[in-house]
Amino acid sequence: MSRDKIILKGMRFYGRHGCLAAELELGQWFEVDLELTLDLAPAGKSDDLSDTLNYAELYALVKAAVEGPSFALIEALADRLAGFGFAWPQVERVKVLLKKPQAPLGGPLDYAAVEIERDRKDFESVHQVWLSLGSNLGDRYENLLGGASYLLDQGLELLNNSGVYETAPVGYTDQPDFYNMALHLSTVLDPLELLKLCQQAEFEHKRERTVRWGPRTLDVDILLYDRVELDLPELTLPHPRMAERAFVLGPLGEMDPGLLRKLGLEENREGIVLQIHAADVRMRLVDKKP
Ligand code: A4P
Ligand code: MG
Repeated sequence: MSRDKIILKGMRFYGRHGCLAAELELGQWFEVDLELTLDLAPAGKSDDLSDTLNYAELYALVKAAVEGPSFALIEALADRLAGFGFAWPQVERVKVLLKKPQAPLGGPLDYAAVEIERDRKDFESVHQVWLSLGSNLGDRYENLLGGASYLLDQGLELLNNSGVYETAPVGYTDQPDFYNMALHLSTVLDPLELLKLCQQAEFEHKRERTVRWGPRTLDVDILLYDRVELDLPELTLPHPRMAERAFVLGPLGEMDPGLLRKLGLEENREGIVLQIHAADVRMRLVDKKP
């Protein structure tokens, strides 16, 4: 175990977590301290951000979770926050102190808090995945949201989602414009179980496969599964065409601008930027945060 640490102390966010109705309705301030154990020697030598944890990205994840959907227990929120640290493969241990300085207990107090410590092995069975959803038939917006809810109903956990974008068709262009969005999820499923679930979501939306790259009510592709690289007949990871497609990169970039670089896809960066700005790519944000 390394003795080096990255510390984010005294982060304050307004959230709506708790068991009491007033906590959900009115919300309150939360304070978070994070302590991450990892070897900082590689970054110390290289002076390169990609050798360490980018704490600006970690901060954004923590902020989104504390300001996001309610948890009944701060134990559960703290567990979620600890999990974010392990998105960086160098992180060995995460300590979270989560405080409610305004806990409505009927009298003055400094704070009520939970403190947890997790090792990487506690999180090994949970995987982070990024999916791309597309639709260009029927009620495109409802198809995307219906597909996303189906996946959450089946036990995937939402970490973040992009807005919904209207995009010009890529590949076979003689078809209606698409709506696209991306999801960042955690799951205990292995990659092939996840693929099956994605195909089940398509099936639930009565997708018929006729023309490859042709119109569809719902298409669910797995873009990334941790840092797994796979080349099976039924599943290629990362998704082989993701880095060429503005309709994938736009939504992903909205959620996590540093994601591709973090995953070592930097060599495509110039292509990505060109693609997104290319004159023939029409992209319109339909709904910022459905
Ligand atoms: N498969 C292999 N790897 C994966 C993966 N990482 N995720 C296999 C999901 N599936 C994967 O897919 C064909 C087969 O790919 C599956 O059986 C699966 O085992 P499919 O969904 O049946 O067929 P498809 O979607 O027509 O083909 P494909 O190759 O997935 O096409 P894409 O790349 O998804 O492109 N334009 C815009 N603007 N927006 C879009 O969403 N989508 C497409 C489809 C084309 N143009 C588009 C959009
Ligand atoms: Mg597909």
